[in-house]
Amino acid sequence: GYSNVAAAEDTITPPVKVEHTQLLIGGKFVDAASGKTFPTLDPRTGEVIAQVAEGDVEDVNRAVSAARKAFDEGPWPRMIAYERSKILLRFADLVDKHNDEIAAIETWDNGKPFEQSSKIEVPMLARVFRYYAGWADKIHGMTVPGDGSHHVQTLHEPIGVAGQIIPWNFPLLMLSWKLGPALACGNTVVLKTAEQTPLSALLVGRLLHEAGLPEGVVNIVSGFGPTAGAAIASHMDIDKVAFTGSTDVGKIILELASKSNLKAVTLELGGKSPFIVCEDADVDQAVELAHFALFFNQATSLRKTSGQCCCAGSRTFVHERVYDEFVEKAKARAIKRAVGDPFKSGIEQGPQVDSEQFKKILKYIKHGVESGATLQAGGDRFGSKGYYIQPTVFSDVKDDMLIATDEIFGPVQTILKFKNLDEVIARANNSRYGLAAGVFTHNLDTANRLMRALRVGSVWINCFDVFDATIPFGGYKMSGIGREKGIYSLNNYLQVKAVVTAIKNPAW
Ligand code: TXE
Repeated sequence: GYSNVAAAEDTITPPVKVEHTQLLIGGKFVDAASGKTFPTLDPRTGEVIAQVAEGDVEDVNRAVSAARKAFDEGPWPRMIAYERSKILLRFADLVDKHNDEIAAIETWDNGKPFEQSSKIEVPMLARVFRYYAGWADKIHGMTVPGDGSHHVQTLHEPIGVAGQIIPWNFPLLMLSWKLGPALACGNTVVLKTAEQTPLSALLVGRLLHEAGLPEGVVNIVSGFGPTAGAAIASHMDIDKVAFTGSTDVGKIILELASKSNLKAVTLELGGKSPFIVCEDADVDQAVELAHFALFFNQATSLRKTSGQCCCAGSRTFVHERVYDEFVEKAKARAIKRAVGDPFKSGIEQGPQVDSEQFKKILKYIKHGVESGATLQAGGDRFGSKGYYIQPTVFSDVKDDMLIATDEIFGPVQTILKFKNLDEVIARANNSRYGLAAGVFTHNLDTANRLMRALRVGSVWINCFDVFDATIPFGGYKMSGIGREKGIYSLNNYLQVKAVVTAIKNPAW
């Protein structure tokens, strides 16, 4: 059983002060037009960390005006690209300098282990900005043959004002995947953070300005989805919207964009990603990787979070030959998982982000038990305060059970049995989602077959959740539209202008 319940009971004082709680508009921290605030909560206890300015339609309007002015009149899109690049690089240096402060804010607001925030996520924030800083002066148009009597070229121009709406599971990474390419290409931005985790972005916003970002280029509005978020998606003066979050809200964004000004839309939505353990698998290694794939969200040696990952390997398909051994070992691994205060070292899993997610996960666990899956480990809250959940493992899961079809977004592993490759390909693809998949095998033919057959945006073979800045990420089917990271996301933030010039004497 879970012996270290006490770990969740004593709450460590975070080693940081909250400095910024206002909206960041036109380079200044300001109150909401309404004067309203909302509390952001500590998921370890449910207590208030700080009151944060609550942005609404009026604030989005102000932010869009600032971004519009910075785009239409400001230096940013006109700046020599190398100068833009240098500002982004200076920002990355400031992120390094403030690494632990940013990480502590992130952990406090979100609940993820400090070791993960400080050693993986904040360094990745800097890494993504350095990657896109490198692109700023490498965006080229083309010369095009045309009909011979014209000189034809394409200009790759920034798209304008980008609206960006991000979730709470990786506040800093989602911010970097969106701001990085948008800024490198010379756009200006209105970013709305998730209502659960508004704090880290405001600190980042200050650092962007310290690095020399002109005012109005990045505006940050804290607030709720149906108010501030919807105002962004339906704004007539925003040229593009990028969203990460639930599939249901993704549909709303697309609808609001179409009903307003047909702004370009990219979406990164939910998933129910298969993790396929083939019959040749070394079971111990497969168990460790499958555990990581579901319960964690970062590659590298530090693998610590709580299943709140859109690409979590949340359908663990195991070949019948190794199934029983796999289930026993997966159960043992889950029970060993260190749950507790995310500021403590050695903790693998902190609390879920808020009471809504906490309740949603417990409801799915109850569903799992009622639908006849076998509860191997966990199944309940962990400790008596905050939003901690026991690492939970179900075996004997059937494809049509809700725990196998819906995104649970929590530390709940569901293990399904399969007999052969044809069958597992059909079952893995039988999902409205298509975000990612994991494959565990040393058989080259099996790996080659699965990588092509799986209808998903990322296939990780003998690894999982590898998120380097260079690797594109996004979904097939209802997991989204478009790709982020890598060279691919530049296209989200560029317009192509064809310029045709008559040639007086084509014969030269
Ligand atoms: O997501 P929402 P929630 C999934 C996951 C989770 C579920 C619900 O399954 O349990 O979604 O989480 C803003 N117009 N993912 O409620 O509501 C909102 O303020 C405009 C998967 O947190 O989609 C926030 O900034 N914006 C996911 C953002 O959308 C709106 C990450 C995400 O919130 C809006 C998070 C509206 N009408 C949750 N309503 C992933 N793909 O990684 C909300 N928002």
